[in-house]
Amino acid sequence: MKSSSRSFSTRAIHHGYEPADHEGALTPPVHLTSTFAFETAEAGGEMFSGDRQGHIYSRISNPTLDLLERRIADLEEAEAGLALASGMGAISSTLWTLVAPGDEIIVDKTLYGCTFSYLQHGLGKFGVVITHVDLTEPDNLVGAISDRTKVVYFETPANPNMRLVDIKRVSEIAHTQGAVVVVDNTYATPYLTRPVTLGADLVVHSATKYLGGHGDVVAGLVVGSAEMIAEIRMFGMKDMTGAVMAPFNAMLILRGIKTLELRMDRHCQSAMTVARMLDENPAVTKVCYPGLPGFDQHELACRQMSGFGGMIAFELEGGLDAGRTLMNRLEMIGRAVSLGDTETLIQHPASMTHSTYTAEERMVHGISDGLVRLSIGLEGVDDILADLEQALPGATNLKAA
Ligand code: 7XF
Repeated sequence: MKSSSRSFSTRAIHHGYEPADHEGALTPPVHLTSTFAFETAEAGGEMFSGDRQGHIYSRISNPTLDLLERRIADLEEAEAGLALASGMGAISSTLWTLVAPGDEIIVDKTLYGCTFSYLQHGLGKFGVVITHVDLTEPDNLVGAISDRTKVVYFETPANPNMRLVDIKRVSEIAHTQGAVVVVDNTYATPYLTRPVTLGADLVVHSATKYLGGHGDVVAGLVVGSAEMIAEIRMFGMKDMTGAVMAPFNAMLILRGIKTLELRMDRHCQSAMTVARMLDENPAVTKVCYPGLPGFDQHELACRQMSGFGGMIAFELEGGLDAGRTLMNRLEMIGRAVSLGDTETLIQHPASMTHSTYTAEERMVHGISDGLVRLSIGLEGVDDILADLEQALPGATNLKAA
């Protein structure tokens, strides 16, 4: 769907809302209601049968969620959107809708820990075949895909090791077999990458992250064609997971999205500065940041992303122990999982977000024990640099001394 010619921020602030339709309220009202009164018994019946439009019950739709759904669809340049209780609610409601026992889902090697677990231990238990393919090399998909492949699923950049997948090329290959391409766009956000415009069919988000932006809400979103979104709403969400977003949380995500462009610009700028500092530090053996010219997939990042994002993964000389020491020496940066918040956060994937993988699986899937993940926040970049520098090996740490 062609988006309007207005800029990203203008649409993020205004799309789909007219104060005049809501008693002049500048900020959209929050419809705190679980159910909706029918004018007549017949009208209610017609809504259930689909012959009449309207809200029935807030596990199916709600006006506050409806505004958020139209807004995220517009920003992603998709036809329709759906708001869910969490990123995992979005992912599970989507995949429950798309597959049946015997079907195959091809996924990239690296996935967020709970997505990996949902696929491997969840869907796998119900007879869905999960095949991991290194999608950083799209041609690998040519040999792996077959007519039983119903879905190709990946994150780009991937959590936690920042692998990128060429959305356009992978979508072309997937579509030769009629597979549905689902992209987790949590790290990039629609401000930096719009997968639907590159050929993806569905885009899922943990809106808990950059879209909410303030670490105060857990939420999820899906966008895609009106037909697929209607199926996910009426089956995956309504009947399978019940993972509906609360209206109050929709208000928080709508508020967060208004400043997405501003925040992402700052996240990207500060992350680039921090990545350069880490890259030059002799105690750091590896920095994964798509904006660094030395990053393996820098060329793809330049082609596919309009900025390089706020996430960095790195390894220290001394591996896990050195990483833990660094984390414990930090004074401002928070030791916490999650990402995309105003606060800079640091965590250790192997023992935290990706502990759903066994040690062996982590090795196969490219998540090393020494990897440390940083979500660069919106504090003054000099303060972020100073905190890291005083905590890095070799620095004189007065507190620790
Ligand atoms: O259900 P959630 O809103 O927490 O979202 C799940 C999810 C889905 N996709 C990606 C790429 C994610 O990073 C997440 C959540 N990740 C957090 C993290 O990596 O810190 C969760 C903390 S354990």
